[in-house]
Amino acid sequence: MTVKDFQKGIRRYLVISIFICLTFSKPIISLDYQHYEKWVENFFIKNFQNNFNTEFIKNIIKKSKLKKNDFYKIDKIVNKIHDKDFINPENYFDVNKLLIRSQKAIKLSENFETELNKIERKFEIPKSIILAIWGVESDFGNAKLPFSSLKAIVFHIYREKRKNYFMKELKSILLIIENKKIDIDKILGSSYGAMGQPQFMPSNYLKYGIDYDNDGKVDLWDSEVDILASIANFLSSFGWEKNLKWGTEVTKTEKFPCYLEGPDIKKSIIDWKSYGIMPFDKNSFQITPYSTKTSLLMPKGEYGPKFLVTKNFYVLKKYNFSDFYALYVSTLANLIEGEKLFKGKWVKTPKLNHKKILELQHSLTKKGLDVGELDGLIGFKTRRSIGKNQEELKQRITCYPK
Ligand SMILES: [Ca+2]
Repeated sequence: MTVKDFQKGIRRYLVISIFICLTFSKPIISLDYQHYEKWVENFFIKNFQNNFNTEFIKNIIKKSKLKKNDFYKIDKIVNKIHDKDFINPENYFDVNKLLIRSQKAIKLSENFETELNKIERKFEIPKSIILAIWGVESDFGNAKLPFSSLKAIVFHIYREKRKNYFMKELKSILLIIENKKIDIDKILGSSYGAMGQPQFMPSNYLKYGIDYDNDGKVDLWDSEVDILASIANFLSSFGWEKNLKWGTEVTKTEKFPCYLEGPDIKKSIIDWKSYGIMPFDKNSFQITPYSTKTSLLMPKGEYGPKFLVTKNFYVLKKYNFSDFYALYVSTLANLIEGEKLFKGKWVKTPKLNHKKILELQHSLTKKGLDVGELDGLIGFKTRRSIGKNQEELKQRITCYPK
């Protein structure tokens, strides 16, 4: 057995073990509030009393404790996310909502025209993309930010899921609070601690936050220009390429197997043409050279619209790893620019839940197929493995469960 085979074996073992833990572990029970308050006190004294002064720690302990009602509210939300149905794209891409959002964005782009033009030039990110992300993350600041980010992050450490990740975020949020530029009570966010209107986790706030209006603080709650510039800086830092569209809708025959989609299979637009994959709208790649490398994206396999996407699409996925998210932002940006919605239709398929998908991922893994993370979500690796399995079983190759 080579070292590689051994590593592969170990990986396989780990993947199966994780699945067994996920499937056969006890059902999720609500967390215990009784010991929570005491735990918060001990936790900060044990971990942070050497890094900060006593007054600061005392205040942090006070500000970290959720009231009983909020504690159970957040617990319920987090458990619901785990148990909920998987949202098929036909439900995610609500056309009316998309149109309403694009109209709101167009209005806002007029209100902030000068600032947006400057931000677009400075960071080299299209304003339509910046506005689309702002719209998706917080409905342009209209969405309620339900929790103190500090309280939410401490809650997740208490919950002991992804503890290391949340410990890192806690250290970042303590730095933000310590420099006293943003009032601790103003730092509101999601049930996972994502902060303000662009929903930045604290470590991203420190890395990518921009004080665009020069008032001495990065204000992602009330300063529209700080919000817009911070989103642009995030995308620019992850390598957004200037003058390159995120992608375009294409037509494809079923002869070309759907399991050849995904970011790791890149071809020039000319090469894709030789496989019978053509842009829907021939003008859509006008500013993109035909030698540009693109990947095929089929978010719902053969049951939905198909796209060729550039590296900029994968920059959007740095904001949120879901293909649906990145495609939603891209689609909204197109609408803001006055383009039409994609033409392909989502074929309705049966409702799925995360548990069912997890079972499917497990059975594919057992056959030696790569589904990526066992996460109960249908990413490109899971779609490809579904397609390969269908081919082996001599079924219609759709790359999506039905
Ligand atoms: Ca500012």
